[in-house]
Amino acid sequence: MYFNCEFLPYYLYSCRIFHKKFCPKYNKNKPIYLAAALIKGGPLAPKIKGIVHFNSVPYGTEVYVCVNGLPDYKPAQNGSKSIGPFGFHLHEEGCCKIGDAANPFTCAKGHYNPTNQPHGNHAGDFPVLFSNNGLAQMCFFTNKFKVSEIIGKAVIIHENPDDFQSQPTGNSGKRLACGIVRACC
Ligand SMILES: [Cu+2]
Ligand SMILES: [Zn+2]
Repeated sequence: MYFNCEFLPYYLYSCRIFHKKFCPKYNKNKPIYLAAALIKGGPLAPKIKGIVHFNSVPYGTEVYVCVNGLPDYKPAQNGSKSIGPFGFHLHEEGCCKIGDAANPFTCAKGHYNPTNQPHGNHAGDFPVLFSNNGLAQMCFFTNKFKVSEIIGKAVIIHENPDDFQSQPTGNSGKRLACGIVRACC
């Protein structure tokens, strides 16, 4: 299926409608084939807006990302990490409460890691987001989870790139944006 940012709002819309119509209460025993997280920037990057779709495909899940309003890239300086490319993960707890405005979204806890792997191989470890004047589009495949397993988890965008090595978080810095994965059914 052809899929790009222009169409994402419509997919989100249809997801919401179906969600309301057929899925007033998410039932864990029912398989879910499509889910979406609406991403909103927190106090450190309030312009961020986007959606992430999770689509069930043979042997795994396709993840479609469209995010706008990302901060401008800033190279690393004096020991501080670069702003962007942006660390991107699925986090364990479906919580997007801001909490401490200087260090927001900590309630989403750590990376989704059902198989007790080191960071770099967490099910919730995603490729970084590259900003193009604020816009990032990406699609990737993972066989580390099924759509129905991640309902209620949180997608988080970080300020700094993930090094896929530092434990347990990849040293990707503060949390810029958050969205909770909802079932479309
Ligand atoms: Cu993260
Ligand atoms: Zn991780």
